[in-house]
Amino acid sequence: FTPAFTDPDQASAFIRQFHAELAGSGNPVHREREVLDEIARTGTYRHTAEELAFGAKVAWRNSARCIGRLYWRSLVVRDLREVSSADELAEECFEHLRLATNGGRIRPMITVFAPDRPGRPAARIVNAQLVRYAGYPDGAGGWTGDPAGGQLTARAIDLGWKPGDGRFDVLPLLVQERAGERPHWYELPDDTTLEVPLSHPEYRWFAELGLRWYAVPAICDQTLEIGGVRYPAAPFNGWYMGTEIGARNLADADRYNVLAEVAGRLRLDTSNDRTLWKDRVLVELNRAVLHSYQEAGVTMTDHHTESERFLKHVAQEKRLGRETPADWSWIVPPVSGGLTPVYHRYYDPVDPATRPAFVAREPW
Ligand code: HEM
Ligand code: NRG
Repeated sequence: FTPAFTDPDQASAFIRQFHAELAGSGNPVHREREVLDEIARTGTYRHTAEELAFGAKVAWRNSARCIGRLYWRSLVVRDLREVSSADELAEECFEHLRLATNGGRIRPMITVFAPDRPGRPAARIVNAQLVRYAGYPDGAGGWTGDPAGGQLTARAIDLGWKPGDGRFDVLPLLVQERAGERPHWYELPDDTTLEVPLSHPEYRWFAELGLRWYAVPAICDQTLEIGGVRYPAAPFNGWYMGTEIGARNLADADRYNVLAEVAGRLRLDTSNDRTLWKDRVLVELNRAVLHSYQEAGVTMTDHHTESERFLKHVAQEKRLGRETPADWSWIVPPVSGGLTPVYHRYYDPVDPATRPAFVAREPW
């Protein structure tokens, strides 16, 4: 008797959901019996390629913080469950970036690497996203680069990575094969990281600020959990909504914090919050982000369009008899909230036990 590593009830529930939503995918009773038998013998089970793809798509559909869920069915699922070594995993993360970037026409994609197995936890990617910028503390409480990348930067340097001195140095990929082991680190090849220099549709001086951002947001610190099986290395991406960059990454006081510098160029009266100088800068910053990605031919959405699409998704799901759990505070964009339709309503409550799901990655 092997104590079940994978919860058989989770497995049963998933197999039943798969067959309920995809009628005609074989005999559900046989498959459930086969899965439970495999769990009893080995402690876990192996998803079919179809189950994996369905599970990943539904995990996206269940992501209560994501406004981009209208296209959940179109997720491209790369089944790389045979990959478990750090070298090969890094190589395939780079291939993920190339395929997802697609010359700028970004494809929503997930690469699923080996799952945790009884007595053999799978490799982990240490980074929060496949592409992110380094952050170097200046010793006086300030930063060069992205403070959010500060911890990973320190860790990479400790492992032997040679830091640059720029504001937008792409961090290496850190992969840990086993608990307690030193991560291996890998510099991202140039052809994996498309970036967009930021300019403004009217202000010529804006380009001189030297701001830029990368094309593809690829989260890699969440575990994909399907039917009781945990995939801790499963990087996924869609495309950016402009506000993520223009209203948060570049604007937050604990990120790039560029509002004061841009306000100076705009000659705004910054003596008083009530002049709304921050609000005015934020609008120009967001115009620059949307303009630059468009000029560069890199897929990006804006918060007005995406809010409408999200409500279309909610309505479509309702017609199909499904709820759309959503977290209002994450769905409403960080600028012009009340101008978007997502602001003016509430959503189905979020049940943290819902699966399949992307869940915060647990320590080893
Ligand atoms: C969160 C947009 C694709 C899963 C978010 C957020 C936005 C967003 C704006 C909030 C981020 C924040 O405030 O920091 C989009 C757009 C997509 C897209 C425009 C275009 C296709 C995807 C895909 C997946 C996904 C393909 C998974 C397969 C998630 C998850 C979160 C999230 C799990 C929560 C992240 C967290 O907890 O930090 N998305 N998304 N999204 N999205 Fe999407
Ligand atoms: N706000 C983060 C990225 C979070 C996820 N956003 C997406 N996801 N668009 C940032 O880097 O700004 N996605 O899969 O497309």
